[in-house]
Amino acid sequence: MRLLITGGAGFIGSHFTDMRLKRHPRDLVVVFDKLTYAGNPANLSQAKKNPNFKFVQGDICDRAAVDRVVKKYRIESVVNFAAETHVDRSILSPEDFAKTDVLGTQTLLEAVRKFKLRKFLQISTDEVYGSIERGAFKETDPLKPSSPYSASKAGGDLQVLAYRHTYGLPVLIARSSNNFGPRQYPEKLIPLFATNALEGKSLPLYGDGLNTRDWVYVEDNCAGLDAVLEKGALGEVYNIGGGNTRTNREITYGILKILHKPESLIKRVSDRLGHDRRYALATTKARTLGWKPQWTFAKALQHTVAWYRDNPAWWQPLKSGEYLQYYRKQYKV
Ligand code: NAD
Ligand code: TDX
Repeated sequence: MRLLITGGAGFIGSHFTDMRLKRHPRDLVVVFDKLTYAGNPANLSQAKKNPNFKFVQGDICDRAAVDRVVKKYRIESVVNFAAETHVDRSILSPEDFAKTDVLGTQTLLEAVRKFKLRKFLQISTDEVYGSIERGAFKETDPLKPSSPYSASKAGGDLQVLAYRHTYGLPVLIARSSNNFGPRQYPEKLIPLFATNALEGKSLPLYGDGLNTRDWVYVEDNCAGLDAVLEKGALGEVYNIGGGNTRTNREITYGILKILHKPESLIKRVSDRLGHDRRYALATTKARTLGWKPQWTFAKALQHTVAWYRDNPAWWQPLKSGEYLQYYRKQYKV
C-alpha cells in the first residue's frame, strides 16, 4: 500500500508510522505534517532511516498541497492523525481547532474523492461522545461533545460519514481513548506530570482530581488502528480503548511512586472549564478484528515514565514554549 499519514510527526502518528514500516516492510509511507508546535521531526528519527519513508511538510487545509503530495507519491490510502489536540488550548483559542479538525478533514476527503483513493481512516477520539457517568460508550451512541476540541473532532467525524453517505467514499473512523507513551507533548497529563516531578516542580491537579479517563498505551492503540485499516468494514466506526479507567489522582500518585517523589508536589488548582467527568469505551467491535491490548497499565506507565526520565533532551526544549509559560501563569505553577 502507498500510504499517506497526515500528522505523522506528532505523538501517535509517529508511533503508527514506525509500526507500519515494521509490519508492512514493502509499503511506502509518506508523512504529511504542518509541523505545528506539536509536530517534531525528532519523532521520525527511526522512520527516516527507512528508504520506504518520505516526509513532506504541509497543511491539510491547503488543497493544492494535499493534491500535490497525493499525485507525486501515487498515494492509495490516507490515515488522518493531523489535528489540534489539546483541550486546554481549545478553550483558550478555539479557531485553529475548527480549521484543522473540521475543514482540514474535509479537504482530505475531497482528495480521496478526486483521486478515487482506496481507503481513508479518520483518527477520532472518545471525547466526541461526551462524558459518561457509568458504563462505556458504544459506537452507536450519539455524539455529545463538550469542548471546542471535541466539537471540532465530532465535526470531522460527521464530514467523514457524510462523504460516505453522499459519495460512497471508502472511509473508516477509529475513536481512541486517552493515549500515553513516549514522545507525547509535555502539555498532556502524564508527560507534564512526569517531567514536572523530574524537575521538582508542582503537579497542577485540576478540581477534585477525580475526573476519570480510559487509558490505552500508544502501541496498543496503533495496533488497533492498523487492524481497523487492514480489516475494518468500510463506512464503520471502531472504538479503541485500553479498558483502564483511572482517576487523575490515581495517575498522579502512580507517577510520583515510580519516580520516588513526594506527594507534597501535588498542587490542587482551579478546574478546567467544562471539564468532562469520565470517559470509557466499549471495544467489543474492534476485538472482532482480532485486536486486543497487550500491555498492562502498570507496566506501560512504568515504561512511559522511565522513558521521560531517560530522555530529557527530547522534552526539555519543549517546556520553554509560549503556551507553557501562559499555562504556568494561569495555574500558578
Ligand atoms: P499531537 O498533537 O501530538 O500531533 C498532531 C500532529 O498533527 C502534529 O505533528 C502537528 O504538526 C500535526 N498537524 C496539526 N495541524 C496540522 C495541519 N493543519 N496540517 C498538517 N499537520 C498538522 O497529537 P496526537 O496526540 O498524536 O493525536 C493524533 C490524533 O489522534 C489526533 O487526531 C487526535 O485528535 C487523536 N486522538 C488523540 C488521543 C490522545 O490521547 N493523544 C486520543 C484519541 C484521539
Ligand atoms: O495539568 C493538568 N492537570 C490535570 O488535572 C492537565 C494537563 C490535565 N489534567 C486533567 C484533565 C483531564 O481530566 O487530566 C486529564 C487528562 O488531561 P489531558 O492529558 O489534557 O487529556 P484529555 O483532556 O483527557 O484529552 C486527551 O485525550 C483524548 C487528548 O489530549 C485528546 O487529544 C484526546 O482526544
